[in-house]
Amino acid sequence: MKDILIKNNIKSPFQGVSAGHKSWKGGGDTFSIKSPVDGKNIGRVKGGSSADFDKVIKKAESAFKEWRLMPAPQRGEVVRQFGEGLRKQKQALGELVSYEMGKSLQEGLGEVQEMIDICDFAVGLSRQLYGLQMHSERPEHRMMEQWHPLGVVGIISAFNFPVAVWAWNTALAWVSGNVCIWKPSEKTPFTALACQEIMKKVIKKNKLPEGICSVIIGGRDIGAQMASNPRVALVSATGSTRMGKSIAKIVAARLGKTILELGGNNAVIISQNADLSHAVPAVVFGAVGTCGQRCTSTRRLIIHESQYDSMIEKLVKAYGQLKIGSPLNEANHVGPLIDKDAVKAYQKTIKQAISQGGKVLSGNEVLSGEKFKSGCYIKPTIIEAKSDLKMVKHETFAPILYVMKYSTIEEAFEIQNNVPQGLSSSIFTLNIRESEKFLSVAGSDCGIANVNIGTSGAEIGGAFGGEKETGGGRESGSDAWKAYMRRQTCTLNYGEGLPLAQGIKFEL
Ligand code: UN1
Repeated sequence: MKDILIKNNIKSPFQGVSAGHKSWKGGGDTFSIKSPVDGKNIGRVKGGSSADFDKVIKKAESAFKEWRLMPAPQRGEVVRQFGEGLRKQKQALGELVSYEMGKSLQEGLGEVQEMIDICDFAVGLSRQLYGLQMHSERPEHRMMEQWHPLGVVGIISAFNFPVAVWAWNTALAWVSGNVCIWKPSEKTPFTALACQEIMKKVIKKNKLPEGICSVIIGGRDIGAQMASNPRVALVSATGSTRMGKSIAKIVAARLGKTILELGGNNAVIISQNADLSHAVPAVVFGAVGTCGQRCTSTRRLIIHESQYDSMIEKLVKAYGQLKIGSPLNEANHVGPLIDKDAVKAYQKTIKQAISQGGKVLSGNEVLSGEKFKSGCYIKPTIIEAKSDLKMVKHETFAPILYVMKYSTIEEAFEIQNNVPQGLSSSIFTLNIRESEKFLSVAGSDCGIANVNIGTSGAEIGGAFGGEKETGGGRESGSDAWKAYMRRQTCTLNYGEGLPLAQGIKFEL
């Protein structure tokens, strides 16, 4: 599998810190990376130390002084070139994502496509960073809002989307005039280094200052350093709710800004008016895609009592047909979990769910044998449960789907919303009243609400994120760019007098 790294221009020895086109071996921890696909060593990375982080910050700050002065459409041109680089490397990078993280090759390629898409979006956006103009209450005055970049943006990304979520943040942050420091998951550093290799060429070709784009491989300590450093204006973090709460606390203590994209516990409602021929494949993809390790994965299925038996029968049959094995083999539907700890979490959750009254309808098996020698392959699992079962409220990053019954649509909404997380949700119905109610204020309380499609697989054009313990952040499309900029309200007097607002009189 060395050729995957070579195809991605990553040469040994592996360097874990990079600012602009310069890379070096960090003074921090060493990370040995094994592929969950076949258990083989991919390589070792020397992560960054606290001193490396300081060096990176300095380079980022000095790059910002230059980068912020470049007109936004010219920054867009740089992002366009990065997107072109990604297009050329799509196959190789997609393979690396798949091999390092374990998602199917189709999904690995999809992830690279998501990066390309956000680059395209950002190029257009670079000419649309609009402010507003409002009427002043004073004569011969002009009042307007304009947007400036924040400065250094720190991005903490998770293993499950090792590159796409970083790209959502970075592409917007760049065109907005920020410089970015990326701490990828220490479980998937090579995909990050591969992206940096692509960006390095762009930086060099355009003679841009180092520090526009930096990567620092590291664990929690580097994340905490990023969070506590007042020179990092915005920390955008993706990961567990536990991680997000700890980052939020540190950043809030210095009144910094955050964008948080945390846990999900996403449900699909199958109404009595659902078309099951659509619902079944959508639910299966949502629940087992990326081996249940998307923040948007379908974790709960709330089925109308009239459809329950039929839906369960179809679902169990579909699960029986799933092909599990190497994600690089396109005939397989399900690849491995990220590592053996994830397998343990899968086993523990199922055990707990059973002890709380859940009934396993399919799955609950760790696979063994030559084909599964990494020890990370498991069977996607369906558990019949009551909605108040404790584990149902808990997000486990594994393909475990809880199924439950409802009788009225209001009850279905109640069950759907009665969890701490609020990322994605969906309803399958051909009834317009039901779908509109689901999208109304009395319906889903999530950041994403879909009708007749699954909970995962959002497009980049919409704002992405969720409520409650999902953290409230929005990334990617729509006006998410505003979170990467500071708003400035400007009032300008072009008249002869000096009238005060609110009609206040003050004469000397
Ligand atoms: C994530 O799991 O953190 O909507 C992001 C989706 C993908 C992104 C998921 N476009 O499933």
